[in-house]
Amino acid sequence: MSAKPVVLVTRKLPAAVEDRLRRDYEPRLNPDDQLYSSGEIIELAEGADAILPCHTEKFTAEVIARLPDSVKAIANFSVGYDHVDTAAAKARGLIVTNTPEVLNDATAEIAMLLLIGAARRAGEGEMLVRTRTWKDWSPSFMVGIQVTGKRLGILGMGRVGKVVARRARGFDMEIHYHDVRRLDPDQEAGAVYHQTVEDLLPVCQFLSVHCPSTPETKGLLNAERIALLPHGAVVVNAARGVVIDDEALIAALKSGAVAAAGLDVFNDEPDIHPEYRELANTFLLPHIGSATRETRDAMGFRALDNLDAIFSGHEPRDRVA
Ligand code: 8YV
Repeated sequence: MSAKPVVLVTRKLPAAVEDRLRRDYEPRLNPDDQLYSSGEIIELAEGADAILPCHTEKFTAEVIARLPDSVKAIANFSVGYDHVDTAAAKARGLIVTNTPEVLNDATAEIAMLLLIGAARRAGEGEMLVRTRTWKDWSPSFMVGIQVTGKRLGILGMGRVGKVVARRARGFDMEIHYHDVRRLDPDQEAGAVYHQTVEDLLPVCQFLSVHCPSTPETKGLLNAERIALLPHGAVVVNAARGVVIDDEALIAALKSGAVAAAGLDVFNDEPDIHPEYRELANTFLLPHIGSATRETRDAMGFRALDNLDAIFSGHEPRDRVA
């Protein structure tokens, strides 16, 4: 019997995923869940056939160039792969995979939590209760924005965006969207397509960002585009921080042009723009879109399915490079 492929696993994964890794591979696990530097990853990958990383590890062109020759694949434990320079990986003949679909529901749940939490001032309210500064009640106390029946714009109607649309319909929201491609009419389920971002924004009483991080989407929500939103809109982001220009959103939150923002993802996590923390009209979460037991197991299994395909000489289902 040939030796099992060696897999460097950069973070501590769910027990069931690590069990399967031990059964089918020779894994180099990280039981203390240390955050490895690029230099450590390069060293630890010596002699490994593949790496199974999270979005917390950056595979820049420079890191990829320094990976040991033994490494043939990067099987990400994430749907986003903006942390991997796919052009550099391709040039080097490295196979790169991601874990789509399995986190749609969990991420859509978080988007809905952000949407409602921002609109109904959940962060502020919780702070009052926790800090014993809740003293009174009055008809004008903690009045927020009603969600039911409002117009929701979805920027990026991909796998997660579609689930968010379904969930939001449960709140009688009217769905509008922009994506590079229009959906088939049967998939639209009545959602209104806008050919450009600029067409979408003026109708969005709520805007939820669901596009990936690409050179085209970096800073997409800048001051100019934020100014196209109706006054008092609510902005939600459970996709990637880079899509939003922080200075522009913070200025709009301060002026009231944007009434509230619900954010699970940020530029430079976890060292986010400090002003988000100071604002009362933000509802902030620490990148937990996919953080449910079911989803984290499914992400690990999907990454392993991809590795299984690669090491049995088949095309992995989720190849991105
Ligand atoms: C994960 C994510 O927590 O999968 C993604 O792209 O953003 C998150 O849901 C993380 O990336 C795991 O590596």
